Amino acid sequence: MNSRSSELFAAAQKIIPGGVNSPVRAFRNVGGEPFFVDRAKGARIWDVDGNEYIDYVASWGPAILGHAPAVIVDLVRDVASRGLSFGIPNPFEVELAQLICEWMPSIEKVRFVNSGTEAAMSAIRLARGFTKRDKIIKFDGCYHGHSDSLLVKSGSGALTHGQPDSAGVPQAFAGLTISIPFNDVDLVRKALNENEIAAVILEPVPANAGLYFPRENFLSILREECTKHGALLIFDEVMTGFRVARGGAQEIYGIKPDLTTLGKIIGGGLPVGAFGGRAEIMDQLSPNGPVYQAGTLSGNPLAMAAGLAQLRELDRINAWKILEEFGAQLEELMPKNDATTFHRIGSMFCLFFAPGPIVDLASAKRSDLKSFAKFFHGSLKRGVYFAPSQFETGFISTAHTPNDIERTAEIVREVL
Ligand code: KE4
Repeated sequence: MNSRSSELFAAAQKIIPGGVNSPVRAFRNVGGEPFFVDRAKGARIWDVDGNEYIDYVASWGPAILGHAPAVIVDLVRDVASRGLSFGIPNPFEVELAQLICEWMPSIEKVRFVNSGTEAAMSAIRLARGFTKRDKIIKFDGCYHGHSDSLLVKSGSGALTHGQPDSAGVPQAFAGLTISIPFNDVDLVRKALNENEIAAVILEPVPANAGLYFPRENFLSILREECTKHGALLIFDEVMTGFRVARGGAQEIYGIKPDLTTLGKIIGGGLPVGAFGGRAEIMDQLSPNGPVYQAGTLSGNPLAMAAGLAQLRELDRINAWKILEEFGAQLEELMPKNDATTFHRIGSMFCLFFAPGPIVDLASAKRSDLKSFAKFFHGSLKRGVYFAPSQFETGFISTAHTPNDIERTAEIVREVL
Protein backbone atom coordinates (compact mmCIF):
# COMPACT_ATOMS: atom_id res chain seq x y z
CA MET A 1 0.00 0.00 0.00
CA ASN A 2 1.61 3.27 -1.07
CA SER A 3 0.22 5.34 1.85
CA ARG A 4 2.67 8.27 1.70
CA SER A 5 2.36 8.51 -2.09
CA SER A 6 -1.45 8.42 -1.82
CA GLU A 7 -1.43 11.17 0.80
CA LEU A 8 0.81 13.32 -1.37
CA PHE A 9 -1.27 12.64 -4.48
CA ALA A 10 -4.49 13.55 -2.65
CA ALA A 11 -2.91 16.81 -1.49
CA ALA A 12 -1.41 17.52 -4.93
CA GLN A 13 -4.74 17.06 -6.69
CA LYS A 14 -6.24 19.82 -4.58
CA ILE A 15 -3.81 22.46 -5.78
CA ILE A 16 -2.11 21.15 -8.95
CA PRO A 17 -4.33 20.23 -11.95
CA GLY A 18 -4.52 16.44 -12.02
CA GLY A 19 -1.98 16.44 -9.18
CA VAL A 20 0.88 16.62 -11.68
CA ASN A 21 2.99 19.16 -13.50
CA SER A 22 2.98 17.18 -16.71
CA PRO A 23 -0.02 15.06 -17.79
CA VAL A 24 1.68 11.74 -18.58
CA ARG A 25 2.80 11.49 -14.93
CA ALA A 26 -0.80 11.09 -13.73
CA PHE A 27 -0.97 7.43 -14.87
CA ARG A 28 -4.26 8.17 -16.71
CA ASN A 29 -3.13 5.88 -19.57
CA VAL A 30 -2.57 2.93 -17.26
CA GLY A 31 -4.91 3.63 -14.33
CA GLY A 32 -3.99 3.78 -10.68
CA GLU A 33 -2.09 6.52 -8.92
CA PRO A 34 1.45 7.75 -9.56
CA PHE A 35 4.07 7.11 -6.91
CA PHE A 36 6.07 10.03 -5.52
CA VAL A 37 9.85 9.84 -5.75
CA ASP A 38 11.99 10.12 -2.63
CA ARG A 39 15.36 9.76 -4.37
CA ALA A 40 17.13 8.10 -7.29
CA LYS A 41 20.65 6.86 -7.96
CA GLY A 42 22.00 5.12 -11.04
CA ALA A 43 19.32 2.88 -12.55
CA ARG A 44 17.28 2.87 -9.34
CA ILE A 45 14.40 4.98 -8.05
CA TRP A 46 12.92 4.79 -4.52
CA ASP A 47 9.43 6.11 -3.83
CA VAL A 48 8.36 7.83 -0.62
CA ASP A 49 7.08 4.49 0.72
CA GLY A 50 10.47 2.85 0.31
CA ASN A 51 9.63 0.80 -2.80
CA GLU A 52 12.59 0.34 -5.15
CA TYR A 53 12.34 0.26 -8.95
CA ILE A 54 14.67 -0.36 -11.87
CA ASP A 55 13.96 2.80 -13.89
CA TYR A 56 13.42 2.81 -17.68
CA VAL A 57 11.82 6.28 -17.87
CA ALA A 58 15.05 8.14 -17.05
CA SER A 59 13.14 11.40 -16.58
CA TRP A 60 11.97 10.88 -20.23
CA GLY A 61 15.52 10.88 -21.52
CA PRO A 62 17.88 13.18 -19.57
CA ALA A 63 19.18 10.49 -17.17
CA ILE A 64 21.31 8.75 -19.80
CA LEU A 65 24.12 8.26 -17.24
CA GLY A 66 21.58 7.10 -14.68
CA HIS A 67 20.32 9.28 -11.82
CA ALA A 68 22.51 11.64 -9.78
CA PRO A 69 25.82 10.78 -11.46
CA ALA A 70 28.63 12.17 -9.27
CA VAL A 71 30.27 13.79 -12.31
CA ILE A 72 27.19 16.01 -12.72
CA VAL A 73 26.14 16.50 -9.07
CA ASP A 74 29.65 17.50 -7.98
CA LEU A 75 30.05 20.07 -10.74
CA VAL A 76 26.55 21.52 -10.24
CA ARG A 77 27.17 21.81 -6.49
CA ASP A 78 30.44 23.66 -7.16
CA VAL A 79 28.98 25.95 -9.85
CA ALA A 80 25.92 26.73 -7.72
CA SER A 81 28.16 27.98 -4.91
CA ARG A 82 29.44 30.65 -7.32
CA GLY A 83 25.99 31.95 -8.25
CA LEU A 84 22.78 30.36 -9.51
CA SER A 85 21.82 32.62 -12.42
CA PHE A 86 23.13 35.90 -13.78
CA GLY A 87 21.31 36.93 -16.94
CA ILE A 88 24.83 37.78 -18.10
CA PRO A 89 26.89 35.58 -20.48
CA ASN A 90 28.90 32.89 -18.66
CA PRO A 91 31.73 30.65 -19.96
CA PHE A 92 29.69 27.42 -19.78
CA GLU A 93 27.31 28.66 -22.50
CA VAL A 94 30.19 28.97 -24.95
CA GLU A 95 31.74 25.63 -24.00
CA LEU A 96 28.48 23.71 -24.38
CA ALA A 97 27.70 25.49 -27.66
CA GLN A 98 31.14 24.55 -28.99
CA LEU A 99 30.63 20.89 -28.03
CA ILE A 100 27.20 20.75 -29.69
CA CYS A 101 28.48 22.36 -32.91
CA GLU A 102 31.45 19.99 -32.96
CA TRP A 103 29.34 16.85 -32.49
CA MET A 104 26.52 17.94 -34.80
CA PRO A 105 28.22 19.61 -37.81
CA SER A 106 24.85 20.67 -39.28
CA ILE A 107 24.70 23.10 -36.35
CA GLU A 108 26.89 26.09 -37.15
CA LYS A 109 25.24 28.29 -34.49
CA VAL A 110 23.03 27.38 -31.54
CA ARG A 111 20.81 29.21 -29.06
CA PHE A 112 19.88 27.82 -25.64
CA VAL A 113 16.39 27.95 -24.18
CA ASN A 114 14.71 26.21 -21.23
CA SER A 115 12.66 23.37 -22.71
CA GLY A 116 12.17 21.31 -25.85
CA THR A 117 8.87 23.13 -26.34
CA GLU A 118 10.63 26.48 -26.41
CA ALA A 119 13.25 25.11 -28.81
CA ALA A 120 10.64 23.86 -31.30
CA MET A 121 8.45 26.97 -30.96
CA SER A 122 11.46 29.23 -31.59
CA ALA A 123 12.72 27.11 -34.51
CA ILE A 124 9.32 27.40 -36.20
CA ARG A 125 9.25 31.17 -35.75
CA LEU A 126 12.81 31.39 -37.10
CA ALA A 127 11.90 29.26 -40.14
CA ARG A 128 8.88 31.47 -40.85
CA GLY A 129 11.02 34.61 -40.47
CA PHE A 130 13.77 33.25 -42.68
CA THR A 131 11.53 31.97 -45.51
CA LYS A 132 8.82 34.65 -45.10
CA ARG A 133 6.28 31.81 -45.39
CA ASP A 134 3.60 30.89 -42.84
CA LYS A 135 2.66 27.24 -43.38
CA ILE A 136 4.50 24.30 -41.83
CA ILE A 137 4.26 20.52 -42.15
CA LYS A 138 4.45 18.13 -39.21
CA PHE A 139 3.61 14.43 -38.88
CA ASP A 140 0.82 12.68 -36.97
CA GLY A 141 2.19 11.19 -33.78
CA CYS A 142 5.31 13.33 -33.67
CA TYR A 143 5.40 15.52 -30.55
CA HIS A 144 7.41 18.73 -30.46
CA GLY A 145 6.22 20.20 -27.17
CA HIS A 146 3.06 22.17 -26.57
CA SER A 147 3.38 25.42 -28.58
CA ASP A 148 0.19 26.33 -30.45
CA SER A 149 1.54 25.73 -33.97
CA LEU A 150 2.54 22.21 -33.03
CA LEU A 151 -0.54 21.04 -31.11
CA VAL A 152 -2.19 20.26 -34.41
CA LYS A 153 -3.46 17.03 -35.94
CA SER A 154 -4.44 16.04 -39.47
CA GLY A 155 -7.23 18.14 -40.87
CA SER A 156 -10.37 16.61 -42.39
CA GLY A 157 -8.81 16.77 -45.86
CA ALA A 158 -5.34 15.43 -44.95
CA LEU A 159 -3.66 18.14 -47.01
CA THR A 160 -5.74 21.09 -46.03
CA HIS A 161 -5.57 22.89 -42.74
CA GLY A 162 -4.72 21.02 -39.60
CA GLN A 163 -7.15 20.91 -36.73
CA PRO A 164 -6.31 21.93 -33.16
CA ASP A 165 -5.02 19.00 -31.09
CA SER A 166 -5.91 20.84 -27.91
CA ALA A 167 -8.55 23.24 -26.64
CA GLY A 168 -7.29 26.79 -26.70
CA VAL A 169 -5.46 26.52 -30.02
CA PRO A 170 -7.21 28.89 -32.45
CA GLN A 171 -8.28 27.30 -35.74
CA ALA A 172 -6.57 30.23 -37.43
CA PHE A 173 -3.31 28.97 -35.91
CA ALA A 174 -3.90 25.28 -36.53
CA GLY A 175 -4.85 26.04 -40.10
CA LEU A 176 -1.27 27.03 -40.85
CA THR A 177 -0.01 23.57 -39.91
CA ILE A 178 -0.49 20.57 -42.20
CA SER A 179 -0.17 17.24 -40.37
CA ILE A 180 0.59 14.14 -42.45
CA PRO A 181 0.95 10.45 -41.62
CA PHE A 182 4.62 9.66 -40.95
CA ASN A 183 6.47 7.82 -43.75
CA ASP A 184 3.95 8.96 -46.39
CA VAL A 185 6.21 10.36 -49.07
CA ASP A 186 3.48 10.99 -51.64
CA LEU A 187 1.45 13.18 -49.27
CA VAL A 188 4.56 15.14 -48.33
CA ARG A 189 5.37 15.77 -51.99
CA LYS A 190 1.78 16.82 -52.65
CA ALA A 191 1.69 19.17 -49.63
CA LEU A 192 4.98 20.79 -50.67
CA ASN A 193 3.75 21.18 -54.27
CA GLU A 194 0.42 22.70 -53.28
CA ASN A 195 1.57 25.05 -50.52
CA GLU A 196 4.26 27.61 -49.75
CA ILE A 197 5.89 25.76 -46.83
CA ALA A 198 8.27 27.43 -44.35
CA ALA A 199 9.42 24.22 -42.70
CA VAL A 200 8.92 20.49 -42.36
CA ILE A 201 9.47 19.44 -38.75
CA LEU A 202 9.74 15.84 -37.55
CA GLU A 203 11.30 13.52 -35.06
CA PRO A 204 13.71 11.62 -37.34
CA VAL A 205 12.94 8.59 -35.17
CA PRO A 206 9.43 9.14 -33.75
CA ALA A 207 9.35 8.21 -30.05
CA ASN A 208 6.21 9.94 -28.78
CA ALA A 209 3.70 7.44 -30.11
CA GLY A 210 5.74 4.52 -29.01
CA LEU A 211 8.93 4.07 -31.07
CA TYR A 212 8.96 3.50 -34.82
CA PHE A 213 11.28 4.25 -37.71
CA PRO A 214 11.58 6.20 -40.96
CA ARG A 215 11.13 3.96 -44.00
CA GLU A 216 14.10 3.40 -46.29
CA ASN A 217 14.97 6.78 -47.95
CA PHE A 218 12.12 8.64 -46.22
CA LEU A 219 14.51 11.11 -44.59
CA SER A 220 16.66 11.60 -47.70
CA ILE A 221 13.53 12.24 -49.79
CA LEU A 222 12.39 14.83 -47.21
CA ARG A 223 15.83 16.44 -47.48
CA GLU A 224 15.64 16.61 -51.30
CA GLU A 225 12.04 17.82 -51.40
CA CYS A 226 12.65 20.55 -48.81
CA THR A 227 15.70 21.80 -50.71
CA LYS A 228 13.72 21.74 -53.97
CA HIS A 229 10.85 23.78 -52.50
CA GLY A 230 12.91 26.17 -50.35
CA ALA A 231 11.36 24.78 -47.16
CA LEU A 232 13.57 24.28 -44.11
CA LEU A 233 14.01 20.73 -42.80
CA ILE A 234 13.88 20.72 -39.00
CA PHE A 235 14.94 17.60 -37.06
CA ASP A 236 13.51 17.49 -33.58
CA GLU A 237 16.27 15.62 -31.74
CA VAL A 238 15.17 16.59 -28.25
CA MET A 239 15.00 12.86 -27.48
CA THR A 240 17.40 11.28 -29.98
CA GLY A 241 20.10 13.96 -29.74
CA PHE A 242 23.28 12.54 -28.16
CA ARG A 243 21.32 9.39 -27.25
CA VAL A 244 21.09 7.24 -30.39
CA ALA A 245 24.62 8.30 -31.42
CA ARG A 246 27.12 10.98 -30.44
CA GLY A 247 25.83 13.03 -33.38
CA GLY A 248 22.20 12.00 -32.92
CA ALA A 249 19.87 10.50 -35.52
CA GLN A 250 21.24 12.86 -38.19
CA GLU A 251 24.61 11.12 -37.83
CA ILE A 252 23.06 7.65 -38.11
CA TYR A 253 20.96 8.49 -41.17
CA GLY A 254 23.54 10.84 -42.74
CA ILE A 255 21.08 13.70 -43.24
CA LYS A 256 21.87 17.38 -42.71
CA PRO A 257 18.76 19.24 -41.50
CA ASP A 258 18.65 23.03 -41.78
CA LEU A 259 17.71 23.34 -38.10
CA THR A 260 17.80 20.93 -35.16
CA THR A 261 16.05 21.17 -31.81
CA LEU A 262 17.65 19.67 -28.70
CA GLY A 263 16.85 19.25 -25.01
CA LYS A 264 16.83 16.66 -22.20
CA ILE A 265 20.34 15.12 -22.27
CA ILE A 266 22.10 18.47 -22.91
CA GLY A 267 20.83 19.75 -19.57
CA GLY A 268 21.94 16.74 -17.51
CA GLY A 269 18.51 16.75 -15.85
CA LEU A 270 18.20 20.52 -15.41
CA PRO A 271 15.73 22.59 -17.47
CA VAL A 272 17.16 23.09 -20.96
CA GLY A 273 16.44 23.24 -24.68
CA ALA A 274 18.39 24.42 -27.70
CA PHE A 275 17.90 25.05 -31.39
CA GLY A 276 20.63 25.50 -33.97
CA GLY A 277 21.60 25.08 -37.59
CA ARG A 278 22.92 26.97 -40.59
CA ALA A 279 24.52 30.27 -39.56
CA GLU A 280 22.70 32.24 -42.27
CA ILE A 281 19.40 31.12 -40.73
CA MET A 282 20.45 31.50 -37.07
CA ASP A 283 21.73 35.02 -37.74
CA GLN A 284 18.14 36.08 -38.41
CA LEU A 285 17.66 35.85 -34.63
CA SER A 286 17.65 38.91 -32.41
CA PRO A 287 19.87 40.80 -31.69
CA ASN A 288 21.46 40.12 -35.13
CA GLY A 289 18.24 39.83 -37.09
CA PRO A 290 14.49 40.50 -37.05
CA VAL A 291 13.25 37.26 -35.45
CA TYR A 292 12.73 37.88 -31.75
CA GLN A 293 13.45 35.19 -29.15
CA ALA A 294 14.61 35.58 -25.54
CA GLY A 295 14.68 33.98 -22.06
CA THR A 296 15.65 34.97 -18.53
CA LEU A 297 17.20 31.62 -17.67
CA SER A 298 18.45 30.69 -21.14
CA GLY A 299 22.06 29.50 -20.88
CA ASN A 300 21.97 29.53 -17.08
CA PRO A 301 25.23 28.25 -15.60
CA LEU A 302 23.74 25.26 -13.73
CA ALA A 303 22.02 23.68 -16.74
CA MET A 304 25.00 24.45 -18.97
CA ALA A 305 27.45 22.92 -16.47
CA ALA A 306 25.25 19.86 -15.97
CA GLY A 307 24.92 19.39 -19.72
CA LEU A 308 28.66 19.78 -20.26
CA ALA A 309 29.45 17.27 -17.51
CA GLN A 310 26.99 14.78 -18.99
CA LEU A 311 28.15 15.09 -22.61
CA ARG A 312 31.84 14.94 -21.68
CA GLU A 313 31.25 11.81 -19.59
CA LEU A 314 29.27 10.16 -22.39
CA ASP A 315 32.22 10.76 -24.70
CA ARG A 316 34.83 9.68 -22.14
CA ILE A 317 33.22 6.27 -21.59
CA ASN A 318 32.00 5.93 -25.22
CA ALA A 319 28.52 5.52 -23.78
CA TRP A 320 26.93 4.76 -27.14
CA LYS A 321 28.78 1.44 -27.37
CA ILE A 322 27.65 0.48 -23.85
CA LEU A 323 24.06 1.54 -24.56
CA GLU A 324 23.97 -0.46 -27.80
CA GLU A 325 25.21 -3.58 -25.95
CA PHE A 326 22.56 -3.20 -23.22
CA GLY A 327 19.86 -2.52 -25.80
CA ALA A 328 20.84 -5.58 -27.81
CA GLN A 329 20.85 -7.71 -24.64
CA LEU A 330 17.33 -6.57 -23.72
CA GLU A 331 16.07 -7.17 -27.25
CA GLU A 332 17.62 -10.63 -27.32
CA LEU A 333 15.94 -11.58 -24.02
CA MET A 334 12.50 -10.11 -24.80
CA PRO A 335 9.81 -12.74 -25.43
CA LYS A 336 8.85 -13.00 -29.09
CA ASN A 337 5.18 -13.51 -29.95
CA ASP A 338 2.77 -12.27 -32.59
CA ALA A 339 0.67 -10.29 -30.07
CA THR A 340 3.47 -7.83 -29.34
CA THR A 341 6.05 -5.92 -31.39
CA PHE A 342 9.37 -4.84 -29.85
CA HIS A 343 11.12 -1.84 -31.44
CA ARG A 344 14.58 -0.60 -30.46
CA ILE A 345 17.26 1.80 -31.58
CA GLY A 346 20.30 1.90 -29.30
CA SER A 347 19.03 2.40 -25.75
CA MET A 348 15.51 3.49 -26.79
CA PHE A 349 12.86 0.80 -26.92
CA CYS A 350 9.12 0.18 -26.98
CA LEU A 351 6.99 -2.95 -26.55
CA PHE A 352 3.78 -2.47 -28.56
CA PHE A 353 0.82 -4.64 -27.60
CA ALA A 354 -0.06 -5.07 -31.24
CA PRO A 355 1.23 -7.21 -34.11
CA GLY A 356 3.56 -5.45 -36.55
CA PRO A 357 4.33 -3.76 -38.82
CA ILE A 358 4.14 -0.50 -36.88
CA VAL A 359 5.22 2.40 -39.08
CA ASP A 360 3.12 5.38 -37.99
CA LEU A 361 0.57 6.66 -35.48
CA ALA A 362 -2.33 4.78 -37.04
CA SER A 363 -0.59 1.42 -36.75
CA ALA A 364 0.69 2.26 -33.24
CA LYS A 365 -2.90 2.99 -32.23
CA ARG A 366 -3.85 -0.62 -32.93
CA SER A 367 -2.17 -1.44 -29.60
CA ASP A 368 -4.25 -3.14 -26.92
CA LEU A 369 -4.14 -0.51 -24.17
CA LYS A 370 -5.79 -2.75 -21.57
CA SER A 371 -3.06 -5.35 -21.95
CA PHE A 372 -0.43 -2.63 -21.83
CA ALA A 373 -1.90 -1.28 -18.58
CA LYS A 374 -1.81 -4.76 -17.02
CA PHE A 375 1.78 -5.18 -18.24
CA PHE A 376 2.75 -1.81 -16.77
CA HIS A 377 1.28 -2.51 -13.33
CA GLY A 378 2.50 -6.12 -13.29
CA SER A 379 6.02 -4.90 -13.96
CA LEU A 380 5.75 -2.05 -11.46
CA LYS A 381 4.60 -4.43 -8.73
CA ARG A 382 7.70 -6.53 -9.42
CA GLY A 383 10.02 -3.51 -9.22
CA VAL A 384 10.39 -2.42 -12.84
CA TYR A 385 9.20 1.06 -13.83
CA PHE A 386 8.35 1.44 -17.53
CA ALA A 387 6.76 4.57 -19.03
CA PRO A 388 3.10 4.80 -17.87
CA SER A 389 1.80 4.91 -21.42
CA GLN A 390 1.90 2.69 -24.50
CA PHE A 391 2.71 5.79 -26.52
CA GLU A 392 6.05 6.51 -24.93
CA THR A 393 9.55 5.09 -25.22
CA GLY A 394 11.77 3.31 -22.69
CA PHE A 395 15.36 4.36 -22.01
CA ILE A 396 18.34 2.33 -20.81
CA SER A 397 21.18 4.22 -19.10
CA THR A 398 24.88 3.45 -18.72
CA ALA A 399 24.11 2.89 -15.02
CA HIS A 400 22.03 -0.21 -15.79
CA THR A 401 23.89 -3.53 -15.54
CA PRO A 402 23.59 -6.77 -17.51
CA ASN A 403 22.01 -8.26 -14.36
CA ASP A 404 19.41 -5.47 -14.26
CA ILE A 405 18.53 -6.25 -17.85
CA GLU A 406 18.38 -9.99 -17.26
CA ARG A 407 16.13 -9.41 -14.23
CA THR A 408 13.95 -7.05 -16.25
CA ALA A 409 13.51 -9.58 -19.05
CA GLU A 410 12.63 -12.29 -16.50
CA ILE A 411 9.95 -10.03 -15.02
CA VAL A 412 8.61 -9.11 -18.46
CA ARG A 413 8.30 -12.82 -19.33
CA GLU A 414 6.57 -13.49 -15.99
CA VAL A 415 4.13 -10.59 -16.46
CA LEU A 416 3.36 -11.45 -20.09
P1 KE4 B 1 9.79 19.62 -23.21
O1 KE4 B 1 9.09 20.94 -23.46
O2 KE4 B 1 8.90 18.62 -22.50
O3 KE4 B 1 11.14 19.78 -22.53
O4 KE4 B 1 10.15 18.97 -24.62
C1 KE4 B 1 9.12 18.77 -25.55
C2 KE4 B 1 9.56 17.70 -26.54
C3 KE4 B 1 9.97 18.10 -27.79
N1 KE4 B 1 10.36 17.19 -28.72
C4 KE4 B 1 10.39 15.86 -28.43
C5 KE4 B 1 10.84 14.89 -29.48
C6 KE4 B 1 9.99 15.41 -27.15
O5 KE4 B 1 10.01 14.08 -26.87
C7 KE4 B 1 9.57 16.34 -26.17
C8 KE4 B 1 9.11 15.92 -24.79
N2 KE4 B 1 9.00 14.53 -24.57
C9 KE4 B 1 8.02 14.11 -23.58
C10 KE4 B 1 8.11 12.58 -23.49
N3 KE4 B 1 7.29 11.95 -24.45
C11 KE4 B 1 8.21 14.77 -22.26
C12 KE4 B 1 7.44 14.12 -21.14
C13 KE4 B 1 6.32 14.99 -20.66
O6 KE4 B 1 5.65 15.63 -21.50
O7 KE4 B 1 6.12 15.02 -19.42
